[in-house]
Amino acid sequence: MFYNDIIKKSDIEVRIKDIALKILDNQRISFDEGVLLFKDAPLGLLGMLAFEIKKRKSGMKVFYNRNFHIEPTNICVNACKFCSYKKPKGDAQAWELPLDEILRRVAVYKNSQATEVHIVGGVHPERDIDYYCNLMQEVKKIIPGIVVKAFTAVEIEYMINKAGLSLYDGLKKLKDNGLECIPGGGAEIFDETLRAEICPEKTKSDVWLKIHQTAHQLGIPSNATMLYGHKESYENRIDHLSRLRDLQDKTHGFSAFIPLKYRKENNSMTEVGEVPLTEDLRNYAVSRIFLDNFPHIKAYWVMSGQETTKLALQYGADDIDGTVNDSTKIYTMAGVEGKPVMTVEDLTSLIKSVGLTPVERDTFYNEI
Ligand code: V47
Ligand code: SF4
Repeated sequence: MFYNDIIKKSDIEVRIKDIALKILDNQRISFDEGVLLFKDAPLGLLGMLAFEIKKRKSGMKVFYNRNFHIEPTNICVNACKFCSYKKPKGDAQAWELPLDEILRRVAVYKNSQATEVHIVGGVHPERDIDYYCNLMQEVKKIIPGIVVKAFTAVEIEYMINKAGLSLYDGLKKLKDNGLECIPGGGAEIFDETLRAEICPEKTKSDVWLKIHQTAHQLGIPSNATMLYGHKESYENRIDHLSRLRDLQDKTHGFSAFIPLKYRKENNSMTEVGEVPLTEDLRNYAVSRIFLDNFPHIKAYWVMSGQETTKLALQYGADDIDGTVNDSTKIYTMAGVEGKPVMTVEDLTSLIKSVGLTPVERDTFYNEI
């Protein structure tokens, strides 16, 4: 038994070495190879491989942008178990901002150098596609040059269904009214059984993918996320990454992949706890390696915190998102400490502190 274990172990080491050589030779790795890396590869080796792939894609550059968020409401028709954000109407922590208040918040950035507004929120039962089209138009009247990155596939599915439109026509209408990029939220974990357990009412996995595919066909780029560190297995993570990689092969419309670590405060899954830092780094690295057709991996500093973000940049991430300016509540409500605000100087010194080169980008990764 003892000797069998040693032989098995060395078998695994040989397989990992073969996979490492394949990665360095720019070959795509398979589902089983991805799972093996997650389960058995030394973390240092994963970091080395992921950083090498990152360097081949973006050299020593790390991207950031000047952005702010608008969260019109946290009232939502869904009840995802991991969500600390949604509150019922009437709750002291619930909000539904009137249009003039939203526009007042946008106007604060009129003479700033912000290049992007990120608009997402709960799926409000009383708001519809015309409301959001009007909102985008009004935002553009205040800051004509700003890029509107808005609405998760979950919000989009709801407003398009309510309007009785096809996905294509609904997304075209949103595009015609100012939608320029779709954020990656709502992907969670694609495995249907686990999805039904943690977010039963939410947009089904195939519909999430179809919405992003249709957006790409219309020339609207998007991001993709994965909620990890809860009840999912490594097989579930690789399945999620595989579905994204397959779609990206067809459309090439995804800009960045953003792993989102499950945070446990103030939601119905608290007992699950949070995974350690080593697991975050393993996840960044395997994601960078597996998603060979994704140009960027984003370490969203608001979710991961500044110290983990610095480490993520050595495990394959090449983007840290933006200034944000204390304008999002999703992660503070889920237990992340500190206000989500970083100046451009803070962002650039974070990147320089790990020996990399900060580069300001716009939403489409054009360098500024
Ligand atoms: O879809 C909700 C996640 C997402 C929790 O595209 C949680 O550039 C962890 O997608 N613990 C929304 N995560 C945020 C998002 C995003 C953020 C920044 C940039 C971009 C982009 C996208 O937040 C949701 C869900 O996966 N989330 N609750 C929680 N307790
Ligand atoms: Fe609603 Fe989004 Fe929270 Fe789910 S995660 S309950 S869709 S706000």
